[in-house]
Amino acid sequence: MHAEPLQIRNFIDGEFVEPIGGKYVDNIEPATGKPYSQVADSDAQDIDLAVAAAEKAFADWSRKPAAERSRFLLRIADLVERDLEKFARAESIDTGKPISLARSLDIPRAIANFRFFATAILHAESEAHITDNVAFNYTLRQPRGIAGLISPWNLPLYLLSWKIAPAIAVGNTAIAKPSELTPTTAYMLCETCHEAGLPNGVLNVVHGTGPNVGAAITAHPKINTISFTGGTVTGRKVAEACAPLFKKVSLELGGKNPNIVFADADLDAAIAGSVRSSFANQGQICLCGSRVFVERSAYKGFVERFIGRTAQLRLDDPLDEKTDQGAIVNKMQLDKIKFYVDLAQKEGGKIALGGSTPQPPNERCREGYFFQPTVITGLPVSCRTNREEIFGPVVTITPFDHEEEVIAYANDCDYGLASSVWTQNLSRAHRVAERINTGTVWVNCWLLRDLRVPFGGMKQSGVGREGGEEALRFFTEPKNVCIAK
Ligand code: TXE
Repeated sequence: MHAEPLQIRNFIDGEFVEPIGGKYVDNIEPATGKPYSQVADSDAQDIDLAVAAAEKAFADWSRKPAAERSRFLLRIADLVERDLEKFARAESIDTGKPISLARSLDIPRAIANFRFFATAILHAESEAHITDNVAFNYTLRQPRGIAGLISPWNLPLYLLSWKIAPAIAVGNTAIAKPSELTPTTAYMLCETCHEAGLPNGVLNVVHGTGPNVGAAITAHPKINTISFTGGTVTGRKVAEACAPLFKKVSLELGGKNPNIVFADADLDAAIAGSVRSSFANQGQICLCGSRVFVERSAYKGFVERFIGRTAQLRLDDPLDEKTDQGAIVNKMQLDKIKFYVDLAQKEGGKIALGGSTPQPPNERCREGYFFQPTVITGLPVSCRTNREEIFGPVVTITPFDHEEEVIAYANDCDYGLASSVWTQNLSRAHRVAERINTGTVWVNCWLLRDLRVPFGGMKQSGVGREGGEEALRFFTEPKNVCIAK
């Protein structure tokens, strides 16, 4: 990483520029609790600049042949792959996640996102309809204009690229706002896009806070498409801001995901998969299975083995190659986790493992934000701990007696993002998957992703779907042309 504290500026019209207001805020490293760079604290003036650049670039970019746009995205992917180690290290420092996870999940998935949409646009089908003998109808799917892309801090480059790639692949220009907590890999991506020769103004990245920059994006009349990923509370604000302007909005929000283990499951796989879905990225993935339900006959054995396996997770400095559990992103999230662990005990839960901040892994991390992987048992199903999103390394494990009961438990939730079902009974797998109200149901797996499938949540987990065809449709406007014979 850079020797001197890096100053993260905006990337507008192909150049790195200071925020007009000249303000910066500290970028804190989660593992140390100390500032290690500065990030632009921009506002609506900077969004106006970005809109002018995006508007200017739109005419040419939207008219380029898909094959030409595709080549830019493929070049970006190749350059990110060339610099994978640098991106992984920056992502680990910015987020507190283990460098091994950034290297194996975040950055490879960002590369895959660019490659997937770079090629998807070359094979997109178009529709035509012959109307008896009187007319010929065809559908044009045209880019919508300027897309506003707002992303969270937990999987920064993974989720930002999941929006940038489809938005510009189909011919829009974009204004992206990464989380102010984790701006570094977005900044590096701008350097990469510049090196790839992406035309000026196609991608603009404006750094800053949600109320100053995010709100300016959702309020700007010329940004007519908004793709937001973040918390449900903020998602509601985004929806409220967009509604009066008739913007097209996609919301990927929070989750409180059920992870159901039947007694007939392959328990080795279920335990390994459940430890991963509980604690990957310190439980800071909206898809994490934070509510584990185990069929009573297998419950005792599962809990013992799950705890044994979790206790082996190595909590350490995120930059250590052997680390499994890194730091929590910031003090506010750490305090939120502590609040819910206290609440769980007040609601009758028993801390079966973890439950507090560990000894600092080393001198460097003495003031970092760490929390032990925590397992809570004995809670009532519908208590607050089991209904509210904690977004940290905290899971509850609850026994159930039959299928009907556990489906009711799983669905008794304001969220509906994802779920896992572990069973070797195929009919049961199909039956249960059909009845769980989540946008994704994984059977005998977790976070196994095929980028062609629709991805998103129900209820308070979001509106709309991204991924594959859905993303290409989200970022385009279908126009029907009807030609009379
Ligand atoms: O979200 P926030 P966070 C969820 C996850 C958790 C939360 C954590 O489950 O609930 O997001 O991420 C910007 N107008 N998901 O705390 O605060 C803010 O600056 C416009 C679900 O970051 O909502 C940041 O860039 N923008 C998801 C972004 O919104 C505003 C995957 C998100 O911030 C704004 C990841 C405003 N008024 C996390 N206020 C999924 N479902 O896939 C803030 N922002």
